[in-house]
Amino acid sequence: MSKTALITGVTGQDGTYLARRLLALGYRVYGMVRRASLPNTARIDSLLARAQTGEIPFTLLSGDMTDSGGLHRILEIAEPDEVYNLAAQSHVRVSFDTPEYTADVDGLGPLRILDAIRTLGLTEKTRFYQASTSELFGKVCQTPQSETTPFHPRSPYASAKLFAYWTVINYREAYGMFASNGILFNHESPLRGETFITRKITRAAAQIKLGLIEKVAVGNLDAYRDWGHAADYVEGMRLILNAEKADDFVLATGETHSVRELTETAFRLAGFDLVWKGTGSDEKGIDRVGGKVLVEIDPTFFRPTEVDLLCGDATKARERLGWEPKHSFRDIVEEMFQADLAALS
Ligand code: NAP
Ligand code: F7E
Repeated sequence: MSKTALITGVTGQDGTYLARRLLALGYRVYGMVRRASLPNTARIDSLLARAQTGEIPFTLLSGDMTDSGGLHRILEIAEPDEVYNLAAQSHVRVSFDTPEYTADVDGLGPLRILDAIRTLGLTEKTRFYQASTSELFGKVCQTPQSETTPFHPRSPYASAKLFAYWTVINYREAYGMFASNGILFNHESPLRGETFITRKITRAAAQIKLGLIEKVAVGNLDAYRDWGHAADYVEGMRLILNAEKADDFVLATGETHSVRELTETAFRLAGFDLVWKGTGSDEKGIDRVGGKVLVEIDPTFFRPTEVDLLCGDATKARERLGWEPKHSFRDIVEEMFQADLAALS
């Protein structure tokens, strides 16, 4: 008997990689989508085309993380073996502008799903995965960060995710639900949203190379992140839900790189050797050969409170799940840059 999965956030980066992976493994997949004035299914359109011919069992259901009744209805229709809760207002900077909405979607949303599972009597049948995040560590007190590192959220996004993290654990302890947190460090791909820093930089490097724009404006160049590949991380999600018992796992590469290094790497792929001149908001990345300013600072991209350094320790996932990331930092940046270059050419 094939398993049934429900993916919230199926139109996002991770939702798309996960849907592909589960369908390839023979799952029946339901994806929740929210109403938009223009189609928001670009990432999954090829899956939808295959579903239309009956090639794959993939069905979309309308719903929103802020709407308990709709979530209840979706769970009643899908009766899933596994729920992957990936839907979120996922942009940290934006969460400072929309704190209440972010708390509603990212904090209360998972609670609504967990409680619908419980009240529908699906507690024994349905396993629940929560997209928790390395942003929980925030102002880190130790490096690398693991499952035992204390949390210190630094944004409305992280505070909302902290509420969801503990809600998952509470439903596990109170009702015996199979509910697990994946504490995932940043993961990227050519499907990454264009306003996250990796995609913003690889896209800008491609645009500058093609003469479509002259320069790009960014925020804090000296933040460090542990960047992995989304394909590796969705496989980790599946392993977490198929483990012997519900538990919480860090997924990370164990390497950290700065935004500055990311920028230099992407621009090198585009044929530019960046040199940095100036300090603070006046700092500029200049092409060593042509002398043109290609990167500048725009303070509007700074965050009121920043997460300076993230670097994860995924020993527990490696030992208990056999999970190992396959992509290197350099390969990820190259894959993203080449995809942007091809799409823009
Ligand atoms: P993403 O590309 O921004 O996708 C977010 C998804 O959530 C989209 O499908 C979006 O729908 C949907 N969504 C947003 N608000 C919703 C609402 N009110 N109701 C229903 N759906 C809603 O994010 P991602 O990078 O794939 O990340 C997936 C999850 O992992 C998120 O929960 C994120 O917070 C978490 N996470 C991500 C990372 C990372 O590095 N990528 C790391 C740790 C944790 P639309 O397409 O209509 O906007
Ligand atoms: O920022 C700095 C910024 O927006 C990374 C989400 O998937 O991962 C993601 O959150 C760093 C930060 O990702 C710009 O200040 C500099 O230090 O790509 P980002 P994020 O905030 O780490 C975590 C794990 C999640 O859970 C989230 O959902 O880059 N930075 N200049 C900039 N960031 C952006 N976006 N734009 C800039 O111009």
